[in-house]
Amino acid sequence: MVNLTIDNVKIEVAEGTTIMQAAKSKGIEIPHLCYLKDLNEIAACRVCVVEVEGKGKLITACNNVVEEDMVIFTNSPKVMLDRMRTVQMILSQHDCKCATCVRSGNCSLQKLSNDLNIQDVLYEENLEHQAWDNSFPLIRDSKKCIKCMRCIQVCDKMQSLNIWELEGTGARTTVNISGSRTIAESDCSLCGQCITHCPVGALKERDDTSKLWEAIASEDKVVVVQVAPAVRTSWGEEIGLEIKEATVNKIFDALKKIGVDYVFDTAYSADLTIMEEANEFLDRFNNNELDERPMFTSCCPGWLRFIKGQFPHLVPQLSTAKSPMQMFGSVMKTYFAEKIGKKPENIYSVAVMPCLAKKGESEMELFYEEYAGHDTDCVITTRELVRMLRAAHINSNTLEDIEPDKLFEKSSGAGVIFGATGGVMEAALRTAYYTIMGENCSPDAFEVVRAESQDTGVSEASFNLNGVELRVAAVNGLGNARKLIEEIERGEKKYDFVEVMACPGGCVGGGGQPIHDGDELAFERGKNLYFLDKKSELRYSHENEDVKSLYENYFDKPNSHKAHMLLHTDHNS
Ligand code: HC0
Ligand code: SF4
Repeated sequence: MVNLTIDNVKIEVAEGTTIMQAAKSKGIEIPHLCYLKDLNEIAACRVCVVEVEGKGKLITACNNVVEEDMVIFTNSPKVMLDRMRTVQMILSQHDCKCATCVRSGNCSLQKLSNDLNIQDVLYEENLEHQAWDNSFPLIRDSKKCIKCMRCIQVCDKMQSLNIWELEGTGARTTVNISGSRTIAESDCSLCGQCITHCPVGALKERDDTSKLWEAIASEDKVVVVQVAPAVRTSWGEEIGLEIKEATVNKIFDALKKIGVDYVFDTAYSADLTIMEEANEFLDRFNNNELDERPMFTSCCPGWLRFIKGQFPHLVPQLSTAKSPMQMFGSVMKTYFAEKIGKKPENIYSVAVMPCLAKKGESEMELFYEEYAGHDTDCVITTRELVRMLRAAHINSNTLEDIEPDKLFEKSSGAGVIFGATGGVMEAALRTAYYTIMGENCSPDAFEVVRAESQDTGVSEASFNLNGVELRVAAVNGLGNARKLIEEIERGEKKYDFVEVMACPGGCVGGGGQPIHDGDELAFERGKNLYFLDKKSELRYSHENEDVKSLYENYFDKPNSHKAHMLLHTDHNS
């Protein structure tokens, strides 16, 4: 152990601890911009400087480790002056238009400048604007970039994709797409992790809220909105509602209050997906298609972009089931339109998602049906939803819990846990068990595939069902997925069914979720979904009466010809 003093507080920490972490252990937060634990400890911003007694110059706290008997000051006059000058320099190279920035109020640079009482930008440089394709779901504003390098590191270390790189030297150093490509030409998975780890407004999603406002205003459009499982775990964070208060039913009320016609829960179509995917899996499993093992889940569009770009030969091993979002969209434009007496083209199908890749998924050719447009016409993220509610000055305290609209009112706890890593696998196993054994398992029989923290990013298990061994894995984060696939390809790991989610913790950690600089809330949010599942009366997708009646009235049975036409895809796009 090492003994030292920080701001007159005696501290004992393990050898090798950084000054930043040592201070944090006693509640002393050293200001920083670029630092991200284990991902970015490179002192690029130099905001975290501290004074060490006996040393002439200031040193950075994020990448220097403690030494025995060090006496450190994190807020001496010398430190404060240096920090203020550093932030002034950063502001001189930043487009300080806070009033029109999506990160205003949630920007680490803005907060730091305010905290340091900086009231003027002293030196204003001419900022170079890099061209960007603003139709792409991920938007970068080079004038806001502070070169903290977090995007580079997150994309490289967490997602193994290396989309960003540093370009130029000295004052002209900037971040750009690696390999002189445009963002659309790159292999970006659209996971959005670079956005949720950006401390400022340099990275953001394409804003699609005006498209939705237009549809709401249009007399011909019936606006039908579905809300993804993970959104209920996080939307309250931005509007000051406690997690227990911030229900999906209040989101439904808020949507109706802004003029939406019908509201539904994507957890309903997650149940529908399970019916299709669990049956498809059992077919593949029973037909002993050994070459095609494992079957991979197909609902996470970040993962789909990744597998198509990085391991295209594995695409045939994806489940052919469309994602719950796309299934719901296609049911809305067919069965639902018919039921309410509208033409498919008059249905405007919207999804509120924790995800940017869902914007890309909704636009893929593959989901285009001649008569009805795309399955999903518009995807907005959790952050965009909150912006819309703010714009319409919806008071969260006046919202009430209302039920989703008729025809798709019910959803199971199995559908709700889709939003957390392992959830799709667990939901599928509950139904696969029923199909094989003819009776229900305990609803928590497969809980070992849940993950409570990032750890290895992989949960694996094997189950014996009626003498048949079933080997499964659930992985979250694309870097972890790449590792697992390489192990499978080398023959070191063998599975029958693998769930992949691109983001840490699954959709709850999605790139469209509220941002808390430096804090990963995904696993806390995931616990909320498991809590909702536990208290749900309905915990098996195959017991969802509204799914059953959709089969009785429209699709006949899982994997029927009609189901194949509307609910499946060959991923050839
Ligand atoms: Fe997800 Fe989904 S669980 S991908 O994370 O499968 O985005 O929440 O809506 O479609 O249900 C996201 C979340 C969804 C879909 C569902 C799946
Ligand atoms: Fe990398 Fe994901 Fe950002 Fe794309 S969205 S650049 S894959 S971190």
